[in-house]
Amino acid sequence: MTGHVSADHIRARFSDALSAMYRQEVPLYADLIAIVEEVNAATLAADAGLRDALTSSGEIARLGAERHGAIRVGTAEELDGLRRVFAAMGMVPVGYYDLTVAGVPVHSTAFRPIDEEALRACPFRVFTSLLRLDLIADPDLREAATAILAARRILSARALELADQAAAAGGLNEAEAAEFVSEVLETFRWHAQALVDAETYQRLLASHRLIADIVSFKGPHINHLTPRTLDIDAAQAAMLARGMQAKAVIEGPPPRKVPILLRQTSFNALSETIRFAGDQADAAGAHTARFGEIEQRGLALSRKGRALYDALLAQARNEAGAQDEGYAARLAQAFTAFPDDLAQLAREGLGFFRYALTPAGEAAAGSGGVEGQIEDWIAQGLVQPIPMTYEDFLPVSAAGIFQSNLGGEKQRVYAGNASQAVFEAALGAPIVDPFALYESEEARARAAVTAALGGTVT
Ligand code: OOG
Ligand code: NI
Repeated sequence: MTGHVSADHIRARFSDALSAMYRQEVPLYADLIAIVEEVNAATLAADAGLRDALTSSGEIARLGAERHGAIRVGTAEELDGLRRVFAAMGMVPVGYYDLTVAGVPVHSTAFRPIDEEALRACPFRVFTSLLRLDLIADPDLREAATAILAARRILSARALELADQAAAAGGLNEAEAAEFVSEVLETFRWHAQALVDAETYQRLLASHRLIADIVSFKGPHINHLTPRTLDIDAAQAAMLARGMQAKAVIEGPPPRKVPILLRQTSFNALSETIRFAGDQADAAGAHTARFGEIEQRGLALSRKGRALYDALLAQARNEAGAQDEGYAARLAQAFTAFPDDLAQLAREGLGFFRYALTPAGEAAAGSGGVEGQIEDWIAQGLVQPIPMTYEDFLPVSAAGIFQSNLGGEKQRVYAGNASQAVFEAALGAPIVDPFALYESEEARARAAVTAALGGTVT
């Protein structure tokens, strides 16, 4: 008797538990969820076409459940433990993001589900960053940070035991899943009590605010959660109207008819009271790390589409790579070169698509099929391209989200460069290439529609 619950079930349960905990810990996040729910309801009510499209692609059912979170860890051992824990929730590391180019001393991946059904069941993912201790310039401080990290355990022995049991036995039963979720939740909890004394905290902070955040506490508290909105411009306006300190610029592409990739904005991290080790009970310090974010997701871009996106984004930035005053206008101007029509995006191979037969296509399939290939059938109205949603992150946008939460601190320059091999060695597993996932999903969809209409696979 196995009686295993699915990894999707464990992930959904964990995501719900984390959301409930974060709403309690950061009440402003609960306000953000309320804004997003209002904006999504209003957007759907005003746009029947969007409602139909989201219904036929199955997106509507997961809209409310859509969220990502982020954590930051300090050592290879911590990252390896998280990989084992996330595996039991059906999440694997996808994509490598080097943030040092943006003056942030970490590199990152996103743990997420990868199958179509798993994504539909619960798309919850966790952007996970690993500190690059080698980028702490002062050798004494580096040594101190290394020792502090070596002495802490961010995952309980029971959480790791259950994760490994799930891997060995192919799952967990209901009672084990419940215990696992509550054990892992502890890792993400906020601790107002710092591990370090005030002086060490100040030295870490002076090295980089993020280094203080990663090293000073008992665990990698969840630093934000992110619901999905259908209209990020409206949601941003609503955030400002309620007096939230929203980020000045929405990261990612400009507003468009056909949303592409990912647009994100956040409210700035809050200053929270903490206590340092060795302080008197009534002494208090402050730490700024936790925030709330919203995202709007659109079409996943092909390698060709992504290259165009990166080039246009670079055009909009000034020479220093920053988003200055004229940024929004330059961004809009630059992106006039990016087609904004679904059929054209499909025709030019800029995005990834699934395909559905239209009623005329069904009729043609039923009466012996037709000659030709998918592009012809789209033009003939027999096949409809359905955009695949982008499920990953954007390094430039992530850097912007990090920066907005560093309290206006001056951006540093790090000599470190991308080092996926180092990250994978710490992780104890290879990182999945996101493009390969979309490509194989599209190939599968092309083969299915080609088989149905009786043409040749191209
Ligand atoms: C992660 C920031 C990046 C995103 O959505 O791009 C991120 C962090 O602050 O730890 O979450
Ligand atoms: Ni985020």
